[in-house]
Amino acid sequence: MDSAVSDVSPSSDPVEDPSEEGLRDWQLDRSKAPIATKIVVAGGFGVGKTTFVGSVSEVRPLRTEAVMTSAGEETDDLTATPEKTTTTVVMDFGRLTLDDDLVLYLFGTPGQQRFWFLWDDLVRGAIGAVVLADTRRLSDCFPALDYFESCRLPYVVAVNHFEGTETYDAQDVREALSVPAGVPVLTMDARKRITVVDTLLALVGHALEAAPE
Ligand SMILES: Nc1nc2c(ncn2[C@@H]2O[C@H](COP(=O)(O)OP(=O)(O)O)[C@@H](O)[C@H]2O)c(=O)[nH]1
Ligand SMILES: [Mg+2]
Repeated sequence: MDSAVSDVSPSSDPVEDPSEEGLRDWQLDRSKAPIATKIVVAGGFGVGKTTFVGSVSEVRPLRTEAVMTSAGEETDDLTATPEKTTTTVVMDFGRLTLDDDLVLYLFGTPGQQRFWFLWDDLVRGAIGAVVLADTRRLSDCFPALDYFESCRLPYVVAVNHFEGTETYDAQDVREALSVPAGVPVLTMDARKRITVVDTLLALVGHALEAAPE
């Protein structure tokens, strides 16, 4: 786990110190080789993390799905996604090149609480995170929000809109989740590449703003 993460991460900075150096270089000198950055995609079970990574990845997303068994019945809430028969056990991984010189490596977190011990490794060296939210189960993203707030990793909240569900204003979601004013809250669709790219651009922009001069 640790070695797989450090292979692609721009640095092995501790969790408390997300690496902004690569981003600043990218801003200052675009003639250099592509800057590789690491982005974490988080959110509750079934919110669309695997879909999100799969929608934009240039490489066949590496997925570690397992067929769900009755052992997970009590912990995995399937009421909103009854058709779901597999679950991501370790993580999703994908790559997206933006503008030829910025390469984003996307790491999806495992949604189930019992895998949270993996998060410290997952966020090491990341420039930021996308917290996916489903308005039917908003509270599912509190743990991710708390986690990124506590380690001061820049993040954006992306409301993954499932058709047939009520549409809420980003402002309402911001209030419901008590997301601080400076943190972008966007509505998107994890199945639509363009909206996923927009979400990632918003995160990169936000991470740049958050980076100390
Ligand atoms: N209608 C709709 N379904 C979605 C959307 N995003 C994901 N799904 C479906 O919701 C289910 C859960 O998505 P998945 O990406 O596996 O969630 P994960 O557990 O967060 O990785 C899958 O059956 C997806 O096809 C969306 O934006 N709209
Ligand atoms: Mg998944």
